[in-house]
Amino acid sequence: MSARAPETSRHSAPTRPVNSRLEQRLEQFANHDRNALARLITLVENRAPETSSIIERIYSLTGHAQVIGITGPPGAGKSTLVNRLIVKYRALGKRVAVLAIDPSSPFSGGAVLGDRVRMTDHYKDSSVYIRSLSSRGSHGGLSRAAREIVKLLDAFGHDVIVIETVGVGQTELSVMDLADTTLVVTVPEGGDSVQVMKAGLNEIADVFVVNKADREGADRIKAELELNVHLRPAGSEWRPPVIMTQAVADTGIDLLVSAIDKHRQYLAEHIDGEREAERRRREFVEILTAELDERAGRALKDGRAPEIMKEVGAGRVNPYSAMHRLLGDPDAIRALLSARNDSED
Ligand SMILES: Nc1nc2c(ncn2[C@@H]2O[C@H](COP(=O)(O)OP(=O)(O)OP(=O)(O)O)[C@@H](O)[C@H]2O)c(=O)[nH]1
Ligand SMILES: [Mg+2]
Repeated sequence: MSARAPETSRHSAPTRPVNSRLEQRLEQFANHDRNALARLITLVENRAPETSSIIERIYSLTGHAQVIGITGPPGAGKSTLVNRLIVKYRALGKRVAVLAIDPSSPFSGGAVLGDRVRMTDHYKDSSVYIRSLSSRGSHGGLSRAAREIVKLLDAFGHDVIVIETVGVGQTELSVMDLADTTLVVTVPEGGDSVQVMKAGLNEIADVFVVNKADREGADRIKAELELNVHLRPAGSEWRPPVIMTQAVADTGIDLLVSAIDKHRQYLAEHIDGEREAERRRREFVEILTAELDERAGRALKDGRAPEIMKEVGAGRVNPYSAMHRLLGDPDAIRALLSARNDSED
C-alpha cells in the first residue's frame, strides 16, 4: 500500500460520508432503536475508526441530559444507590441511562454480575438503558470512550445519565469530569472519610453520600465530612451537602435526589461564559489529540505509516529528529492521518 495519502484527502469535504450500513444504523438510532444504540456504543467502545464521524453526526442532538457521576470505594453501595435513583427518576417520568465502569474485572468480578442481578427489574423497562464498560486493555481510551458513550446516550433522548465508577485512579477521576453533578459515596468503615481525602475524591464531590448509615460510625463520618467542607478554601459558593442514606432500605434517597436537584439549579444559575468557553476549548484539544493518537496508531498498524517510520524502526533516525522532520513535511503528515473512517463491524 502506498505511503501517500489518496488524492481525495486533499479536497476532503467538511462532512464525512459514512458507509451505508452505518448510515442505516444512524437512522435507526434517530428512530429510537435500542439495538442501534447498542451497536453504536460497541463501535465507540472498540475505538472503531468511524467513532468520531458517529459523534459528529449525533452531536447536535446532545446537551439535554443531566449527567450524574457516582464514585467511591468498592462495595460502598454505589450500584444499590443507582438502582434506587433509577426508581425515583422513573417515577418522575424521566428516561434514565446508566453507564457502569468496571475498573478491573471484566468477567469474574462480582461487581458487574451483582449490578446485573440487582438492576434486572429495569431491563424490562424500555426507558431505562444499562450498559457496562470495561476498562480492560483500554489504556487512555476509557475516558474518551466514556465521553462519547455519554454523548450517544444523551442524543438518544435520556433525561438522566448516571455514570458509576470505583474512585481509584486517574482514569476514573477523569470520567467523573463528564458529570454535571458528582456524588462521592463513603461508608462508616475503616476510616473512609480519610480514604476519600487521599483518593482525591474530596475535590470532585458536589454531594457527599454517607451510605450504610445503619452502621456504627455514620454520624462521625458525616461530621468529619461536614467539617472538611467547612474548611474548604472559598473557591465556589457551592458547599457540598452530606447526605445520609441506607440504600438497601431505600432510606434517604429523596433527600439525595433533592440535593442533586439543588446542585443542578445552582449550576444553571451560575453559568460562567468564560469557563464554558475554556471547557469547550479543552474538550476540542482533547478530541484532537486523541484522534491524532488513534489515527497514527492505525496507520502504523495497517502499514500506511510514512517512510520515516521505517528509518525510526531501523534505529537510523532518532525519534525526536523524526518527529521534527515529520511535522515539517505536510505530505507525510497527510499520509499518516489519512485514516479510513469506516471499518467492518
Ligand atoms: N448495611 C448496608 N448494606 C448496604 C447498604 N447499601 C448497600 N449495601 C450492601 O453493600 C454491598 C455492596 O453494594 P453495591 O451496591 O454492590 O456496592 P458498589 O459500591 O456498587 O460496589 P462495587 O461496584 O463493587 O464497587 C451489597 O451487599 C449491598 O447490599 C446499606 O445502606 N446498608
Ligand atoms: Mg457497583
